Amino acid sequence: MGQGNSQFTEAELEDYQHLTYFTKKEILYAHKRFKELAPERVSHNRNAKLPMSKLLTMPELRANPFGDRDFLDMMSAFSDAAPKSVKAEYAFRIFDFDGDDYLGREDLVKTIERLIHPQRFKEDDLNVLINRIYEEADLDDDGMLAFAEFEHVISKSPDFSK
Ligand SMILES: [Ca+2]
Ligand SMILES: [Ca+2]
Repeated sequence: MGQGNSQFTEAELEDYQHLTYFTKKEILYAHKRFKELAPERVSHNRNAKLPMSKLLTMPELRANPFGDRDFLDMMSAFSDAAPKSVKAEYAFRIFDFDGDDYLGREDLVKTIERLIHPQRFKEDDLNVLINRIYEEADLDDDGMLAFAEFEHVISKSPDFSK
């Protein structure tokens, strides 16, 4: 019994939004694309697993938003089944593009630019968003997020509290 557009509750959407910085619209769009690949499976179970070969037919994945960052692994780490520590570690590793074990400004810029189409996001907005992330998460004020800081900030998300 889908009520129109969504197999997600508002609260779930909020969580995903918080976790990924996708907008609700983008989350619903991603799920819609997912569903189009295998409507017979996904419409009954929104956590349906699809074979890799099928997923790779998605133009979005062929364009490969995270390049070598193993986008599919990341998505599965965000699934409900993954324990909280795994989710946090995966996300941290993926967002740490230069591999120095901190999320610096460059890492966040790259992360956000890959999650959001840059042409829909003005540079000023990007800076504001990054400043807000640091304000909330950079507890020791060194301009970088260590794993502990990152884990702390995402643990506030209800999706991580299990
Ligand atoms: Ca880094
Ligand atoms: Ca810090």
